[in-house]
Parts: sequence; structure tokens; C-alpha cells
Amino acid sequence: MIDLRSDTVTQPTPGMRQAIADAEVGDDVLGDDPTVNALEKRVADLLGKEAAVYMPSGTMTNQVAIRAHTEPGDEILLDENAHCYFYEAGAPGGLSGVMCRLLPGVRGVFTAEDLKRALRPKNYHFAPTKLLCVENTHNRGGGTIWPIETIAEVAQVTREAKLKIHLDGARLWNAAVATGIPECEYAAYFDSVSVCFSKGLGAPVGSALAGTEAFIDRARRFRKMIGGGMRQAGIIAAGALFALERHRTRLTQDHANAKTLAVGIESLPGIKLNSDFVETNIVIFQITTMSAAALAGKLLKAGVHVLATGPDTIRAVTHLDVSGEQIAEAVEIFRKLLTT
Ligand code: TLP
Repeated sequence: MIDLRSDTVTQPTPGMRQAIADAEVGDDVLGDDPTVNALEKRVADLLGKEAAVYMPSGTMTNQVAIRAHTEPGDEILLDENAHCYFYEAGAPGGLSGVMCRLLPGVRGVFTAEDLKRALRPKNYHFAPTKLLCVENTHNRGGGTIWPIETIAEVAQVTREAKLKIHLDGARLWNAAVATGIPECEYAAYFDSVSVCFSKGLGAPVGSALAGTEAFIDRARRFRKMIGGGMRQAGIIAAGALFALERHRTRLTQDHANAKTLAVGIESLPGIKLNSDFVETNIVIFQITTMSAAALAGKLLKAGVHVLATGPDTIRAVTHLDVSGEQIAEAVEIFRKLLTT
């Protein structure tokens, strides 16, 4: 099976399993786990932030960030396809009691002008706007990389409007490798940054949230509140550390594979896709000759597993466990299904 559902499906490599087996551990809730402490320090350093905290998932790092930046009744701004809004089970309302106001994005990217238009004068009628979230790379946008100039412009508006700005950087590693812009250069524009180890990096579990000491201290309280305080978490943090040191540069292979897939299928009958927009490891396309679920079903029978992410939309994601040969095979399977 060529599993293109997500870059979250990877199996830990033998080296990673060994690192996990050898991990030194302690009770992390008491601050004693040396592997978690090393991972948090490494992430903070990489992102140029004062501190970082390890959590079980990107959903938790994002939602703890939202909770830590706001109070119930506040408003947050984010694009209409943001993971924090679209795929996190209603958590901004459910856990933080905030309202989400959605900005129109083009493949997940909005502009400083879009943001300015959404800002309102201070008035008792309005929910106070406290936070802007940006997602880089953008998942539902198709792995889009936010141009750093756009980030700078948007961040400038948030500073002037005294909003906090959070980065959902689940796939920031992909953006950094694709552009050559280091993670810390992106992170410098944000008050808080969430990164994931369980996506392209291939670790089994975990994400980290980075920011100032004071912010991360507050985040630790909310992590505890929702049950995210883990004990001998060095077991999983060891896999994350291993992945962080060894699997960042190889993301270029995933990007090349995604491009090959996109170029290989874009001109097939019924497929609506522009491979120029495939910048990293995510390929999103529309199918016009049958439903997305029908095509996904046929592909699955033929050995390619993709996700239908809308009635006519399909997502395919490349990762550590998909080779160039498998991508060539997948293209051939698409071709056979759509031309015969
Ligand atoms: N995304 C998953 C699904 O939830 C859709 C995937 O398969 O891509 N931010 C971004 C941008 C993400 O893509 C994801 C996961 C998360 C946050 C949440 O991470 P987890 O799954 O660790 O909670």
C-alpha cells in the first residue's frame, strides 16, 4: 500500500526506536525528565525563543497557545481553512471560550490589507480582538509557504494593533528546507510558535510550543489543566529529538516526490490541479468526473491510499515512508484509473 493519507502515518525508523529504547527518563511533571528538558531547550534554541514546552499533539500546542494568549469572550483572527479552526474539534470555543473571526485566504495566505479590514475600533459592542494565527506551511492550502515578506507585513499590523501573533508551524520544517530561510527567522515574527515532530519529521508523538519564559510558564499551567502533563515522556521525546536532528534536511525528497506526483497527474482527465502551486509535501486537487470519495475508493483498491478532504477534493501527502519508486507507481495507478 502506498499510503499518502498524511505525513503522520510514518513508522519510527530502527535508529529512532533505538534512541527511544536508550532514552534517559524522569518525571516530567516534576521537571525531572532529562530527554524532555533537552528537547525543549533544543527547540527553543532552534526557534530563537526563551523557552519551549513539549506536548502530546499539535492540537494541544495550538489550543494551549490560544488559551494562554486570550480570556473567554475575546476574539481571535485566522484564515478560514486554518487547522486551529477547521480541524481542532471546536476547541477555540470549547476550551478557551473565544470567538473565531475568519479571514479570506488564497491557499491559506491572507494579506496585511485583509487583516486591517478585519480590525475594528475599540467599542463595547465588539469582542476584543487579541490574537492572530498564521499557519506555515498551510495544510488545507496545499502545503503553501507563507512568503516571509507577507509574514513581516502582517506581523507589523499585529504590533500596531497590539494583537498577539501565533504560528501554527506544524510543518515549519518544510517551509525552512524549501526556502532556505531558517526556522528562527520565521519564528522571530511570532509571539508563540507551535512545531510538530510527528508530521514530516517522522517521530511517533509530540509537538512543542515556544515563546517567552513567562508565556511558556502560563502555557504549562493550561497544559496541566487539560491533562497534558506527562510523566516519563522522555520515551517519546527521544524519538522527537532523533527526528529533529536527522530528518529535517531530507524533507527535500518529500517535496520532490510531491512535485513528481502533481506533475504526473495534473493533465489526467477529470483532475484539476496546478503543479506550480505544489511547494512542499502536500498535493491537493479536485476531481470533476466522479466524487472524491469514489476516486479515493478506487485508488485504495488499486493500492494508493489518499484522503477525500471535501466532496470533490483529495489530498495526497508525501513523507519518510514513501519512495520515489512508489510515487512513480502511484502516478501509473492514477493514469490507469482515469484513462481506461
Ligand atoms: N494535521 C493532520 C490532520 O489533523 C488533518 C494531517 O493529517 O495533516 N497544525 C497543522 C497545520 C496540522 O496539519 C495538524 C495535523 C495539526 C496542527 C495538529 O496536529 P496533531 O495531529 O498532532 O494534533
